[in-house]
Amino acid sequence: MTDMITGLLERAREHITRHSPAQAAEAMRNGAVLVDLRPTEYRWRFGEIPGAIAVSRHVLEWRMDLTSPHRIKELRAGDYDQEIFLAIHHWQPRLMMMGAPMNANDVAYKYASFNDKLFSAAEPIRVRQGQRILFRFLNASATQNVTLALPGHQFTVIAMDGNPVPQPHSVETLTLGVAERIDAVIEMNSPGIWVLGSTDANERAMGLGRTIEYASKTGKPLWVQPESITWDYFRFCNESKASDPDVRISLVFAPLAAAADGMQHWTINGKEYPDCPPLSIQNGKRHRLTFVNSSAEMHPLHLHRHSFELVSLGGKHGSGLIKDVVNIPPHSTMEVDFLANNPGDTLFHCHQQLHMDYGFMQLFKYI
Ligand SMILES: [Cu+2]
Repeated sequence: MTDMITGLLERAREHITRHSPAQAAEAMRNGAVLVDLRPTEYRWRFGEIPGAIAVSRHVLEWRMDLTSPHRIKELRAGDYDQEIFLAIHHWQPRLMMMGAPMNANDVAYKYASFNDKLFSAAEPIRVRQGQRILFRFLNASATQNVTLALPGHQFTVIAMDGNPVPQPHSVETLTLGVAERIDAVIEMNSPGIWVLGSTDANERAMGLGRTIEYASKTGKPLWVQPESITWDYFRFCNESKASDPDVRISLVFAPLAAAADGMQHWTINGKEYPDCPPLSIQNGKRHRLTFVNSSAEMHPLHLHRHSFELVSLGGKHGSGLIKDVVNIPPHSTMEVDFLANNPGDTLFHCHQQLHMDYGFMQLFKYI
């Protein structure tokens, strides 16, 4: 019969990865903290480990607790075990004539990938139970919105477009318009072999997925379609309203009928770039841009040289979410505020390449 402590240790050790001395040294070079629990006498007799922090066993819990005032200074809240950068891109575009209501060419792709690898060609992302992994996603597609999920797991969104979000929040799916960035931590607490990928089955088949492989698990990567793929910026905002702006500017976005070349053209306030006069912004003033999307498409809206604060969408209000690209839903009104604190010509445009190439741009000039 196994004694109680042996059983306890066996269960605990299932979740522990034992590093060789060489692996431990490599992990330390990558920022890991090595804690030496050996009694002083042992350290003296057998030698100190360069770079390790000696912590006495009887104060270990207080020295290791991230929330404790007695924690060792090398530990920081929000630490993660791995950092993984994934850029989304679509490849081999072609123009395709779309039916009503667009009746114009749109772009379609043959492949979609994370970084430079299709799902079928990429090495799995290897994880261990209990790890916290920071994923940094960038939608580097020229034209496509993307929604991502990792079945069995949640994304805790901590930053957007490089700015910490005021209210980190856990969600089942992430949606990124063209050029948007999201940093999210995933707690690896659902052992198995999973697909991190697009919620669109066609896009996954085109290659937009990556295997997440827990240590000691085998089998085919599993995908489970999420029940809902709604996306709401206001989950990450403060509830309080933003303060009133000094200056208000309205921008109405509308398509024109497809031109003879089969391409859809776009207007801002009835004018197509470059046949539109620049709009003025006032140095030092807080400006509120009111976007009115009178089209059936989403538009990832981008203002050069400034960041802005999301203020409202539809009937919702909030504050504190700082971005530089924001994806406006079809037939909706959105407001963002920015401080004009970087004098110089400033271009505003939709980041969907076909829209920006066909009129969806506006120049702002400081006065
Ligand atoms: Cu657009």
